Amino acid sequence: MTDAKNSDRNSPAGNPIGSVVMGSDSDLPKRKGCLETLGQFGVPFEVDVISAHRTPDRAHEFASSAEERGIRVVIAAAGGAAHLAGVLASLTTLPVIGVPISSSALHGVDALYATVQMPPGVPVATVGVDASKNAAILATQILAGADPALREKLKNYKAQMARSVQEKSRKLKESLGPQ
Ligand code: RP5
Repeated sequence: MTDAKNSDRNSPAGNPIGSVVMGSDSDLPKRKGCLETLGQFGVPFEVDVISAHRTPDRAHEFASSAEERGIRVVIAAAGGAAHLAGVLASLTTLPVIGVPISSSALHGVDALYATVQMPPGVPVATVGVDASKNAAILATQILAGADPALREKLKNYKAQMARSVQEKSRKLKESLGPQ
């Protein structure tokens, strides 16, 4: 699995089209679901640590060059006064998905508001607090617009999810016995 510390060009094989960035390596435990899910869908991605506040020049350089490097979607996660996704979105026309991380004393409410409440004209597609898996699925759905094979994988994924809920329903009814 991908290690944010080995940041450039991660997995799966191929030139990265997704970019997973986070404000600190301390966010990594809450990003595992994102990395695993992108891997399951076979989306080539890179991982990086970039801070809007601690490395603002790097944030500018990253966002300004992402499109020409072949990146098609950015997933940006940060906690606290989480400006990373918004700053990146201000510098690129690539879709940016924001993941508020619950790393501060305010348990992610601060990061949620900072990420979601963008000014008109600069959207960040914000998922729930620590919702890294949903961010990866949304990124895959964005990429699937131009990739029929990815669309097929997403359809299979949804069908599997539905089967799993049906199975839970069956087991629940079985355990409760005749009503
Ligand atoms: C945010 O501050 C990071 O995204 C992280 O959630 C939080 C704490 O960072 P560290 O002090 O652990 O590096 O910018």
